[in-house]
Amino acid sequence: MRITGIFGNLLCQIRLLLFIAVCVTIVGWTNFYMKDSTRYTPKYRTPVENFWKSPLSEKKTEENSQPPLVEQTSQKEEDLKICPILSPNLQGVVPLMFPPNLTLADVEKKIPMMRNGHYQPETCRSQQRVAILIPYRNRERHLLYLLDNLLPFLQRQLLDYAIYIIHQAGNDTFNRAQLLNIGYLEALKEENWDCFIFHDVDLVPENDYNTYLCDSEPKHLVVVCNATNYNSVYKEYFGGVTAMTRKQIAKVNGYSNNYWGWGGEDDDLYYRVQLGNMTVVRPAREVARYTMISHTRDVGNEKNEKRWELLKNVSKVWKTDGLNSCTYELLSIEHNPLYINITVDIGKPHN
Ligand code: UDH
Ligand code: MN
Repeated sequence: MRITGIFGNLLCQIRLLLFIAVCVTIVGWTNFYMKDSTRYTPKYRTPVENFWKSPLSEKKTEENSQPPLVEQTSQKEEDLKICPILSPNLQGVVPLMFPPNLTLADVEKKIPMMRNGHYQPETCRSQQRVAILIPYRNRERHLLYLLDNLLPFLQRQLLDYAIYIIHQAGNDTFNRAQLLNIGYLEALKEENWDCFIFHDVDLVPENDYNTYLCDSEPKHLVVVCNATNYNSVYKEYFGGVTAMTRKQIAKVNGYSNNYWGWGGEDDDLYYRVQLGNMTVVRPAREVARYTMISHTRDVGNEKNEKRWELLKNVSKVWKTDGLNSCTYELLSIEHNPLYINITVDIGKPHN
């Protein structure tokens, strides 16, 4: 009896010990997993986010070896949810404003949330980081009107964007395409942009459902325009405003640098897109509508009579004439609140 009693007691104690050990283990593991899961739960990713974020972020080292000058994503920003592709703030057609006495100070007052030409939504992380590149010379009022209408439009779309004005110094013949190449090269020295929008200074979008995001193929955003009574121009038209990813642009070696004066460079890019085995996509014409601020042909941007000859040779030269042969003298880079002004000397046509 006594022996059984002693053993019974011991057995009880062992059971108690085992019970305590099991409890401690359970509490320990629960604690570990709870902490772990709050720290590492993968964020929910939409299919689009998977499409954009993974392939593009993998390309960071592949395409752009230079370290960004501006800090990339902060920890806080990383924690934000991805913005929806269609922002809840969209309003559709918003009447455009062209007030005759508008000044840059007025636009700055209206858009106080931009710093150094850059904007990031506060409440979410943008689908893509978008650099808007505007070839520019001597179009001050057009620029003011574009900023006044486009910046609120981009903010309603919840975009992380910057505005780059690429300003051709001097009075020699204008070269829109080379300025856009320079914009691409210089913008990538600052930040690792996912998407580039090549944007004429005088084209103002009318409907904010025309999203300034890149697609899986190069995207043409000006489907119809007041200048042509909202009729399509021609099937291959790829000018005015276009959106291409960093990779799509690199694949076609950017624009040709050889189009001096008006015309042809956009058709050349269209051919390059085809040579790169890509196709052009367009949003619905009801949405991709623009108002071109009316203007005459600029002095120094006369019709380029060589464009037809150049267009015959795209397939022969596209790999050697473009981003990889773009030379220029960088005169200044100014970070204004609403835009980054890059002034360059690109010289003049060789012959
Ligand atoms: N650009 C300038 N300064 C110039 C020339 C061109 O900034 O001196 C830029 C600007 O961004 C402009 C873009 O290049 O929007 C394209 O030039 P454009 O606007 O002259 O081209 P578009 O196709 O030309 O609009 C039409 C000119 C003929 C107008 C005739 C009026 N009926
Ligand atoms: Mn124009």
